Amino acid sequence: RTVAYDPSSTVSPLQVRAAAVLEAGWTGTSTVPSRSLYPHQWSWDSAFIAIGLRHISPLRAQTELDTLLAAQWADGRIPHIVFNPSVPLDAYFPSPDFWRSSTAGRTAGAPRTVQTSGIVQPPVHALAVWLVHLADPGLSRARGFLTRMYPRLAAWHRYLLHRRDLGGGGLVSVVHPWEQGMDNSPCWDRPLSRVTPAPARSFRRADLDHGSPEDRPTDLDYGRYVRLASDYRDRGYADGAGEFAVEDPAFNALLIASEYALARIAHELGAASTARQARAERLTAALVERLWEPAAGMFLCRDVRAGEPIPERGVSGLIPLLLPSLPRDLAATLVRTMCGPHFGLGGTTRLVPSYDLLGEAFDPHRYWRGPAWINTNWLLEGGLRLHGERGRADALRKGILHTAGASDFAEYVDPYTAQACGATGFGWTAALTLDLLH
Ligand code: 9WN
Repeated sequence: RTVAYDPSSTVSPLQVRAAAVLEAGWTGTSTVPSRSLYPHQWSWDSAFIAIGLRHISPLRAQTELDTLLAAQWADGRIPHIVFNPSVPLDAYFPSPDFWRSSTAGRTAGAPRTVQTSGIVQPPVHALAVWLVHLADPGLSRARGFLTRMYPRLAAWHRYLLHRRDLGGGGLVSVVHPWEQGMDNSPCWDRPLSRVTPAPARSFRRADLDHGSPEDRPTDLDYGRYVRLASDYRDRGYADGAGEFAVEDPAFNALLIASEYALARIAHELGAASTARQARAERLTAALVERLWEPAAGMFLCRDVRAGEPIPERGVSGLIPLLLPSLPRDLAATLVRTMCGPHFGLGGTTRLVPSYDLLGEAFDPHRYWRGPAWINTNWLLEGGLRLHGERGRADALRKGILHTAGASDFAEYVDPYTAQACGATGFGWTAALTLDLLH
């Protein structure tokens, strides 16, 4: 979406409220997803937040991404959390003393001056950088924004494509459910079942101080998250040996979308861009080849360790709709699946749920096991528009705006009743609302 920054345009009450959420979450250098549940900087949250922030302050949007990329590791990874040193250690678990980035991550090149986690999140960053640039190209050029971002983004994509092709088929694997960003999606149940949970008494969940236990992952889930993360840490964050490795359609589709954005950035800087375009197309072909499941009418995750597809329908399998070079018949099938009984869009639901309405594990309140989230719906709205589904995109846009406003910018909502779950005043819900209003 190309946007001209126009500070004099009329401002709606929803825009004012969304801007106030972002203002309240601003720390001076970045924005927290939520003051209560997530009081640090998160990687893909910051990318989505910058996409909204650019409409109120292109400078703040640039700063958001500058701060995140300043915490990049020498091996190219962008950590999923950048910790705010002024927040007490017990405000969020796992805290810096769990990740120990500056010591355990030394070989992988973790920064010395800032504490981070050692895992990653979906690569929405090049896309965000490009959209932030477009909001005010003059300011961006004057501040050398793209020149500064480009080598870092290129190193980030290199890390993913070279160190994380654990399946050997050209796609990137995630090594922890927190990396894919949909933490307790039923898609992870099978690969996680092989992981021995860390004992419950070995850690304390800070999330339950703020969130209702019915809306959050279970203690058993947490035991497994902790085991996977501490094993990774104890290997010095070296890639390749972990028990959990999954090729996820949304993670890879976002990498491809970002690769297209990186080609545009390269072109703008006068560098060669055709190799990146070609790579994005090759990656799209690999995604179709490895993850498309005709019988399900969508993409499925692939369990790399077991060498088989994961037979669960998660929203991540619809997100490749945002890809421009997706074959037409696949795009049409994805739209049919999204509007059919498994996701219900335009029928039983106004927003696309995070998981199959008919799936055995479906739960309308529990985090990524059914509730609807605004970031995934924003991505699908863009995908519908890209593939010429204007009516459906308009209806989804309306649904997102209504839900965001009525739920006080909830983190996620019950897909049937739109009842707010998790935190309210949530960063990306407000930011992507702002984006849709422009
Ligand atoms: C773990 C910050 C993050 C999002 C994730 C969401 C949730 C964290 C948690 O919050 O994950 O990274 O503690 O539950 O699942 O997508 O980036 O908003």
